[in-house]
Amino acid sequence: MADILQQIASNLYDGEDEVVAELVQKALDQGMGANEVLQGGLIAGMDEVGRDFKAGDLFVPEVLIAARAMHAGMGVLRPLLAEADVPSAGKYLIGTVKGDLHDIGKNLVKMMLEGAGFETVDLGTDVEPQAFVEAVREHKPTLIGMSALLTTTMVQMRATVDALEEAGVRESVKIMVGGAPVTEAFAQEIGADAYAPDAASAVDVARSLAG
Ligand code: B1M
Repeated sequence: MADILQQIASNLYDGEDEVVAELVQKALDQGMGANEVLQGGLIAGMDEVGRDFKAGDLFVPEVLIAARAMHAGMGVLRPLLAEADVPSAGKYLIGTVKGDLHDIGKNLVKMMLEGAGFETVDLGTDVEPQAFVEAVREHKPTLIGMSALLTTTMVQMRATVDALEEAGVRESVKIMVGGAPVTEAFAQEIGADAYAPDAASAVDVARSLAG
């Protein structure tokens, strides 16, 4: 039985989306539970992708292809997970801040989080501070992630933290920031809870923040 989970994980790592979807279905047909397939196959595979990406052994295109395979597997599992009411690792609201249109890194972070079992809400790019506030009220996430790629838009992270505080919702969420010009020191300075340098670290940080 464990063998098929290993096959799912290694085919996911190799980006074999059709094979992953078939193997997920096969595992279910053999009587495995949706959560077992999710944790032992898809998430285990994405964890390995994350580790090798962090170590510099995998690059962005390979991670995107693996994430596509993960989505193919999730396509089979999703209806069953919803039925079984499997608890998610946490709800993660993510967006690229106001004035910034870069979304490749943000999308990568989102995919890795989904691979780790987080439910994500993607606000897209050029997200106004007030739009984060409204989305927090609507979706009640555990975590918020902000991405910025421009030195000129980093300031919008502070503006968003301030807007969340003014709206009285800051304490209801943990805030993570990232993107090429962002640093740990900057995260602390603006009152965010955490900084993650890359998509794989974002998963580790999200897991520890979500407790
Ligand atoms: Co832009 N751009 N760009 N660009 N662009 C940069 C960022 C730049 C460094 C290029 C350069 O000059 N060398 C420079 C910024 C300089 C600065 O501010 N210091 C720059 C500029 C100046 C601009 C424009 C102003 C150019 C112009 O029009 N004059 C303009 C701005 C538009 C705007 O946003 N308003 C602009 C436009 C664009 C394109 C639209 C053409 C395109 C974006 C397409 C898209 O995203 N859909 C683009 C691109 C592609 C780049 C570069 C080449 C690549 C960025 C990227 O996707 N990297 C970039 C130069 C470079 O980085 N080599 C550049 C790959 C991605 C996987 O990495 O996004 O860093 P990254 O994400 C990483 C980590 O940072 C981290 O995890 C990811 C994966 O490990 N991470 C997080 C990211 N978000 C995170 C959030 C987290 C945690 C981790 O928690 C929530």
